Amino acid sequence: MKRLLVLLALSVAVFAKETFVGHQVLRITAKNEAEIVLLKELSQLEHLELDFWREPIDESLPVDVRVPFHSLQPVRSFLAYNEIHYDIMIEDLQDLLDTEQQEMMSSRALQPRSTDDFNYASYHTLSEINSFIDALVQENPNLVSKIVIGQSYEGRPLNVLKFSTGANRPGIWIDTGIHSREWVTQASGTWFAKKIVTDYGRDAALTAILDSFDIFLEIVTNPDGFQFTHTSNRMWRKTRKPISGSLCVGVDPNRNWDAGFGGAGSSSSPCSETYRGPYAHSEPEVKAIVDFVKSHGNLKAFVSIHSYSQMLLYPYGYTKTPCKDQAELHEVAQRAVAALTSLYGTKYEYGSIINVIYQASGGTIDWTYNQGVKYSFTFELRDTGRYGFLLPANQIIPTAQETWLSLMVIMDHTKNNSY
Ligand code: 0X9
Ligand code: ZN
Repeated sequence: MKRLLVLLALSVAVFAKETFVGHQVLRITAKNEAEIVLLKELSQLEHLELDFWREPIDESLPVDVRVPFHSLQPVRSFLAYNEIHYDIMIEDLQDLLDTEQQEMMSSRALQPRSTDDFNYASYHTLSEINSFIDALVQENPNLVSKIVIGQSYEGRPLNVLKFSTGANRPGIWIDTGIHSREWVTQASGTWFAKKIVTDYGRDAALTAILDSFDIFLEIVTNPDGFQFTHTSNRMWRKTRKPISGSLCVGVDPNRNWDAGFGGAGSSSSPCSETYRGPYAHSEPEVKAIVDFVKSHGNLKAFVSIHSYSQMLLYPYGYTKTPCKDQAELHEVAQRAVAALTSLYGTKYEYGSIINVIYQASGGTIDWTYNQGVKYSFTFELRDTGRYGFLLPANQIIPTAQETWLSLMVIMDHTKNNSY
């Protein structure tokens, strides 16, 4: 009996879903460099188990941090003692998660018979998205196919949708969900896939793009992490590969690329959310894309989609040295953002990663750009922090719609300027 209880307790610990009752997300606004230094010190205190959604960089950017219930008192005292200003962005994270779950449950009651009935305004599980992918291919066999570019650490297929109307075309790549908790990105990717099949042959601009380019779309770029966000921990960001010599799991797949790998703005400690991994391309989810980009050999654009912050960024993230196409990329970004904003007025910042957000070494698009994929961009979708990674499902479609307008600008420019 006793052994049974121990087993039960263990399995609860292993299989139960992490709850976030009483966790708050604080937005801390530092007045000066001294306060930033204090916040950096705070972030080093591992026992507080703080999850920095936006890390302390400098006083121009607010710091967003999820504080577990047990750390609220010490963090509040620390901030009050040092007279550092903060606002409570999310009062109780679990309330938001409960709402999100209820919304998903009510959507699940209606099993889609085709991709026309798929509920694009709801978040979906990995298996629901995989079924969507298969259905889309089945419904559009002359336009869409599924290619498997590799396997995740846990053995899941890395599915990529290929939209193609002819052989030997140059390619445009779009990925969503490389950070698993950024759910609005996988949801937008699903909407983009449907948009492409709907618009081909109807919308002149998209038809022209697909008449000369293939589009590759990886919706769930980190499937192990995504599955984990549904079953165990909604706030999971990294991959799920164990780290030898550490109890911590997972590598930040946006620090694992061979572009300034190991530099500032990435961590060497396995427990960090920005852990770069033991070596460049150590993560199978990253290596699969690396191999794909190299073997394809003719990608002209590469767009990697994250959330949140409302930004459209181009290389570099690891160095302040401007990339050689900076002037052109800046102009494209400016037009893409104007198109995005035109729909609902959503405001975006744009520029190079290191100038607009922060130094991040080993990031995806720095590597693709250095490989010769000139039109390398990365997005941070909605919002600016009110909900952060927990964007309510009723914002999925507007987010996808506005983002699509900017993707069209990028793809159209790529079409007109690639030889
Ligand atoms: O830290 C990151 O990897 C990105 N922010 S996120 O919250 N999505 O994790 C910022 C790095 C540069 N931005 C992109 N590559 N999108
Ligand atoms: Zn991200």
